[in-house]
Amino acid sequence: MAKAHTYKFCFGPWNLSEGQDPYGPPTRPVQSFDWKLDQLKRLGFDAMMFHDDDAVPDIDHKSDAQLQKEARELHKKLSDAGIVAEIVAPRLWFSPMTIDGAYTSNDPACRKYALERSLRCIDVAKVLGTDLIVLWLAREGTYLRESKSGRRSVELLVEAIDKMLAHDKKVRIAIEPKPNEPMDHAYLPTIGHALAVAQLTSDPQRVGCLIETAHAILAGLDPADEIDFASAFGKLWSLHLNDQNGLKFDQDKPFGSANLRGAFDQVRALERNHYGSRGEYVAFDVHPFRPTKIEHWTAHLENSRRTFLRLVEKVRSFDEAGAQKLIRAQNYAALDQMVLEHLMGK
Ligand code: GLO
Ligand code: MG
Repeated sequence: MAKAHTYKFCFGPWNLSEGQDPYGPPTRPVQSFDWKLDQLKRLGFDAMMFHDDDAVPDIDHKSDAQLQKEARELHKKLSDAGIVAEIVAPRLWFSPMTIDGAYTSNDPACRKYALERSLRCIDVAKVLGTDLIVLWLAREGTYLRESKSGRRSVELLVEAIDKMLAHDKKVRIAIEPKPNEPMDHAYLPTIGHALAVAQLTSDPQRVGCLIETAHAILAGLDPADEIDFASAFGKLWSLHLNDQNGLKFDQDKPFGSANLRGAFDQVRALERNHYGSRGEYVAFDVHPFRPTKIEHWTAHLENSRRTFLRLVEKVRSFDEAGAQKLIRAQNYAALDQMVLEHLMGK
């Protein structure tokens, strides 16, 4: 089993969300960014992840000079708090220019916007001191399958990534695949797709991936297998742990909430691949349940980390030699029960 190392933890300001969903308004009062940063520090997390406009609000209406100034101010605020910026992600799904997708939009002016926005996101990341850009390709799919060519869309995605790689020779891109929502089908639904597209770019070494538990489950895959797959390529650069009950809307439940055994298997895959030992962070892309009261606003994050660390203990105390014996005998019924007994505390 992996040499024991300590993990570093992360979340984004959007993970202290106010309770809005497509069917109703916020259920908790809007809080400032500073309040969210204070919570992150109080909980003892190490890093924060950002969308470009979490870092520089209203980024589309700011000059480059203003962008640099605000990013520098944020960098100072984070350094003073002892917090690192893990990643920056261009929020390519809010603007009126990305209604039909961003890099794959059928409108060339909108594709140009998406690219310029991505290059500015890289500029923000540079000031914040991170080389890692996350691409969650929210609307890169179709509302109507006949409206876009899948082949052309792959080419457009590669073109866009190439321009980002050329913009900053140090930047690395981590693609966060998701098979659906807000689209019915997305062009990069799984880690296999993300890593295949990485190979088509001008610098495959600088294109990797981010695995989110819920997204793998929505693709009908086991997140632990996705972790092993990406790690076999040395491409697992970031991680969004959470949980998901079935093939429904993206739920972003606390880690382990729906499937504790699945969570154990993910931690086991992370441990055997030494995830975190090369500086990677464990981020929780989780949201509070909508009825959550103000005084319990951070519980989903604390609970996710607690569950994660409890599962690290469970993985490290798992009787691997005993398991190997059962595997050699192909006694999977006994292996199955051994895992359950271990998780139940026996
Ligand atoms: C949505 C995604 C989203 C991304 C975030 C960072 O399903 O999980 O939360 O992780 O925007 O790019
Ligand atoms: Mg995510």
